[in-house]
Amino acid sequence: MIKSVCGYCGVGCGLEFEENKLIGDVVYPTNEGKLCSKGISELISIQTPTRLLRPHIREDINTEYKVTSWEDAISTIANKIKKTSKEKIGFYLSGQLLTEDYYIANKLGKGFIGTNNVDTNSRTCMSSAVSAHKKAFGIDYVPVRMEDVHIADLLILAGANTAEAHVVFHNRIKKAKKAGLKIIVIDPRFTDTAKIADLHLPLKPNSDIDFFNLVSKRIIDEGLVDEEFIKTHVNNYELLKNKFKRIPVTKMLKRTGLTKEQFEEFWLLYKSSENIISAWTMGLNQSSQGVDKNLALINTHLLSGKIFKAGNGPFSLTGQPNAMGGREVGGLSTMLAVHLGFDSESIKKVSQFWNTKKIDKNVGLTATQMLDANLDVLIICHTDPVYHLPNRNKVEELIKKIPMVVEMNAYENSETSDFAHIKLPAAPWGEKEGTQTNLDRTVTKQEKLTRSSIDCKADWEIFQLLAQELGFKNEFNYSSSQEIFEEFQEMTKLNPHLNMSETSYSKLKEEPFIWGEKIRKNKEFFTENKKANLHFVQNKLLSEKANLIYPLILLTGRTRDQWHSGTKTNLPRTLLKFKDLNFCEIHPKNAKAFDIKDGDFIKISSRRGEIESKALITDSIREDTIFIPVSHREINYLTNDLLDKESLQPDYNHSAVKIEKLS
Ligand SMILES: Nc1nc2c(c(=O)[nH]1)N[C@H]1C(S)=C(S)[C@@H](COP(=O)(O)OP(=O)(O)OC[C@H]3O[C@@H](n4cnc5c(=O)[nH]c(N)nc54)[C@H](O)[C@@H]3O)O[C@H]1N2
Ligand SMILES: Nc1nc2c(c(=O)[nH]1)N[C@H]1C(S)=C(S)[C@@H](COP(=O)(O)OP(=O)(O)OC[C@H]3O[C@@H](n4cnc5c(=O)[nH]c(N)nc54)[C@H](O)[C@@H]3O)O[C@H]1N2
Ligand code: SF4
Ligand SMILES: [Mo]
Repeated sequence: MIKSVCGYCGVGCGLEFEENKLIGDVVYPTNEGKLCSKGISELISIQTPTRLLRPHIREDINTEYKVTSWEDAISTIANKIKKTSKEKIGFYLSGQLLTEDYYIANKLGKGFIGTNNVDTNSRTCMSSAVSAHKKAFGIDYVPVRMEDVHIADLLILAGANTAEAHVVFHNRIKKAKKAGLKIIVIDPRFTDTAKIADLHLPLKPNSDIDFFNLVSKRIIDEGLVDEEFIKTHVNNYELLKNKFKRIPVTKMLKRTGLTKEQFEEFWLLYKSSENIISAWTMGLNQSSQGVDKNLALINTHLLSGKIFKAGNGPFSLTGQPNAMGGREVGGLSTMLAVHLGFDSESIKKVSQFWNTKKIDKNVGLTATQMLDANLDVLIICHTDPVYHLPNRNKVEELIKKIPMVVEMNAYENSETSDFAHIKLPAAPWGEKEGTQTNLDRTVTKQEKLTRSSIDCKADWEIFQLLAQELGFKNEFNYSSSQEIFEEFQEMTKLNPHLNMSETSYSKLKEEPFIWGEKIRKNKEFFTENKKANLHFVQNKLLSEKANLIYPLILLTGRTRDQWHSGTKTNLPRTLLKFKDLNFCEIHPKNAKAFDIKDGDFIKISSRRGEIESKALITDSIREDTIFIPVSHREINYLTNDLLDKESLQPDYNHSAVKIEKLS
C-alpha cells in the first residue's frame, strides 16, 4: 500500500493506493477517508489515449506537428532563448505544479535567465487574495484551518461554491452543521452549497464591497468592535470609523439587491455568533476590485478581533492543489522567492543562495500581461491559457504573434496546443513524486504510483534539461525531487516565518507538515509596526455593465465532477458527467422574454464573441444573470478582459451578454 494525496483541488485529500485501486486515507487529517469523484478517478485519467507521449515540433502553427527527440526539442528551445533578450522571454506556470517543479522553473527564469517574467495561472485565481493579505497582514498568510469549522458558530461562504469546488471540505462543513454550525451563503446563485445554508443572500454580482462595508459599519455602530485587539494589533481604526460615518447606507444596500429584511436576518445571525469564519473564493477574487472585495471582508474580522482565535478568521480557499506552494516558492512575477520581493536586501539574499548575479530588480510581466508584451519565447507549463484567459478572440490573435510557444503538458488536447510550436510530454500525477501545499498551509507528499510512460518526464526534469542546455549544468544538477525539496527547505530559512526545516522529505511520506502555526498562536502581523491594516474601500462599479443590447451578466464557475478544461475528467471511460459539460442557466422570466424553453439550443453573445449552449431554465439564478460552467471550453470567447488594478486578476464573472434561441 502506498499513501499519497489527490492532485486536484486545494483540499488535498490523503489517499491510499493498493492493487490498482485508490481509496481515501482514513487517518489523514483533512479528509478522514473521504474522496470525491475526481480523486477516486485519478488513476483512470493517467491511462487515457489522449495522453501526450512524445515531444512534438512544427515550423509554424499552420503545419502538422511531427514527433521529435528530446535532444532536438530542447536544443531548439535553448538556441532560441540564447538569441533572445531576457525581457522577451516568459514562463507561464501553474498552481497545479508540484513545489519542486515550480522551484526549478523559478530558479531558472528569475535566477539564471534573468527574467522576472515568471508567472502562473494563479494570477487568474488567487492573486487578489495574495495582494489583500499583504496589504492587511503584511504577509501572504491564511490564518484559518479547515478543522476550525468544527469550532466556529457561523460560517459565511461568500462567492464560494464548496459543494462543487471543495467537495470533501464541504462534507466536513455538513458534519459541523449537524453539530450546530450555522451557514450563510452569499452568492448571486442558489448554488448546491446554498442548499445547506441557514440563510442564502442572492446579492447582485460585484456588490460584495457594499455588503461587507455595511457589516463593518454595523460592527462599529453597535459596539461590537474589539477595542483591546484594535489597540494592540490594528492600524487605521479611527480613520475607518470616520469614513464609515459618511457612507450612503441606503444606496449601498440597494446596490446589493438585498432587502432590508434580508440584511437584518443576516445581522441577527451574525451578531449572535461568537466564533465566525468568512470563507471566499472566486466570487470575490475574480473582479475588477478583487483586492478591495477581499479587504472589505478582512476588515470585518479585524474590527471584531475575530482572527487568530480557533474557529475564527478570514479564510481564502485556494482552488488548485498547489496554488499555495507556488506562492511559497515565489512563482508569481511580483515576488522573487520564498515570500521575498525585489528589494535590494531580498535580491542580495537570494543571489547569494543561488550563487548568481543575474536577478533583475524589476517585477516581471503577469500571466495576464504576457501575451500582450511582444514576447519572442513563451514557455507554458501545466496550464492552458488559450482556454482560461479572458477575451479569447484577442488571446488567439496575440499568441499567434509569438515566434516560439512551447507547451509542456501531460495531455495532447489542450486548447493551447493549436497555437504551440513545440509540445513536451510531462509525466502527470501518479507517474511522478513531489510536494504540494493545500489551502490551509498543509505540506503533503505525492508519491509515484506507476512508472512514467516511456518518453514522459517530470516537469522539473524538463526545466532542468533546458537549464543544462543553456549552460547551467552545475546549478541544475539534481538527481531527484528530494534534492530539490531539500534545497527549497534550506531557502525557506531566508524568510523565518516560512521556515520549513522542521519537516523532512521522508517524514512527509508519513505525516503532513503545517507551516505558520506560530504566526497564528503569537498573533503576529508583518507590517512595519507589526499591526494589521484596516483599509477603507468603496465599490467603484468598475465592471462591465449590462445595457439594452447586452442585458444580462454572465457568471461562470465549476461543476463538481469536471476539472476546468477537462483534459483529465472529461473522459469516455469515467462516469464523471453528472452535470452536462455545456449548459446555460436562465431564469424563467428571461426564458419567457426570449422565448427559450428548457433544453433549447441557444446562442450567447457579448461584445467580444459568441458561443452556443443548451438552456437550463431554473429559478436558482438571479433574473439579471445567467450561468455557464467552465467545463464549456469556449466560455472565454465571451468574457471581458478588465483586470483588478493591483492584483491584475481578471473580472471573469461579470460580462454583459445577450441570449437568443438558435433556430
Ligand atoms: N470540481 C471542481 N472543483 C474545483 C475546480 C474545478 O475545476 N472543478 N477548480 C478549482 C479552482 S482552480 C478554483 S479557483 C476553485 C474555485 O472555487 P469557487 O470559487 O468556489 O468555484 P466557482 O464555481 O468559480 O464559484 C464562484 C461562485 O461565485 C459566485 N459569484 C460570481 N460573482 C459573484 C459576486 O460578485 N459576488 C459573490 N459573492 N459571488 C459571486 C458564482 O455564482 C459562483 O457560485 O475551485 C477549485 N475546485
Ligand atoms: N471564465 C472563466 N475563466 C476562468 C476561470 C473562471 O472561473 N471563469 N477560472 C480561472 C482559474 S481560477 C483557473 S485556476 C484557471 C484554470 O485554467 P487552466 O489551468 O488552463 O485549466 P486546466 O484545464 O486545469 O489546465 C491544466 C493543464 O495541465 C495539464 N496537465 C495535467 N497534468 C499535468 C502535468 O503533470 N504536467 C503538465 N505539464 N501538464 C499537466 C492538463 O492537461 C491541462 O491542459 O482558469 C481561469 N479561467
Ligand atoms: S475534494 Fe479535492 S483533493 Fe479531495 S478528492 Fe476531491 S478533488 Fe481531490
Ligand atoms: Mo483557480
